[in-house]
Amino acid sequence: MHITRGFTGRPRVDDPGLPPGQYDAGDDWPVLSAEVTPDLAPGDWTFRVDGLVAEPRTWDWDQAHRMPASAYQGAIHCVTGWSKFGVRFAGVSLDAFLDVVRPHGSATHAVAYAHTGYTANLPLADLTGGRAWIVWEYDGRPLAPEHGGPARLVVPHLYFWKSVKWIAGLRILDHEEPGFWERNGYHERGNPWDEQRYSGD
Ligand SMILES: Nc1nc2c(c(=O)[nH]1)N[C@H]1C(S)=C(S)[C@@H](COP(=O)(O)O)O[C@H]1N2
Ligand SMILES: [Mo]
Repeated sequence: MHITRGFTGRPRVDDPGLPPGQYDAGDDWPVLSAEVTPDLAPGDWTFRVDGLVAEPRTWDWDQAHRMPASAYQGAIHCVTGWSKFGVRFAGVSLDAFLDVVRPHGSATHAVAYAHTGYTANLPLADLTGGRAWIVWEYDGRPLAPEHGGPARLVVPHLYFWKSVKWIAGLRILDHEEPGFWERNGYHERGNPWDEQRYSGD
């Protein structure tokens, strides 16, 4: 079946539209990085989950790829104003990693950190329930280095600064620990539908 482009480019499956104050970036995918893109080969990539968990664990590239595959198709929303629809990421659901390490009952938050040192604070509830992924594919191809390849976190229902590129791990906590942008005046949760851009919003 052939359909013209503008018509097919927006799978609306779980896309309720533009959050308040956002615009549709269309085919553009801006790069937003606080740091220089690291030279990180898949063979050097690891992903660790520790902190308040029963069994802290580190996965390398091959071990992570043996986890059950999971994909996200939908929208992403950057706090600077752009949203992008119909993105396709593939990797592994964070639920699969968390099932292995088993967070303690007292766990409430996580700090996600990159191999570069960038951090983001996330409520644990936003990382479970099939709403967060470690991904290494975009549109069926390896994730580009400037977009976080070899692997990044994707938490599409929150502003995209939470989706840590070059993801290295999660530290599971029983309290909130502000990350890079949260320390610089951005909101602790960052729900685009409530326009939680800055702390106090
Ligand atoms: N390591 C790291 N992850 C990061 C960032 C960053 O600067 N460093 N920027 C965040 C912000 S503000 C956004 S909008 C998205 C941008 O992802 P992109 O460059 O693939 O569009 O990554 C998020 N994750
Ligand atoms: Mo952003």
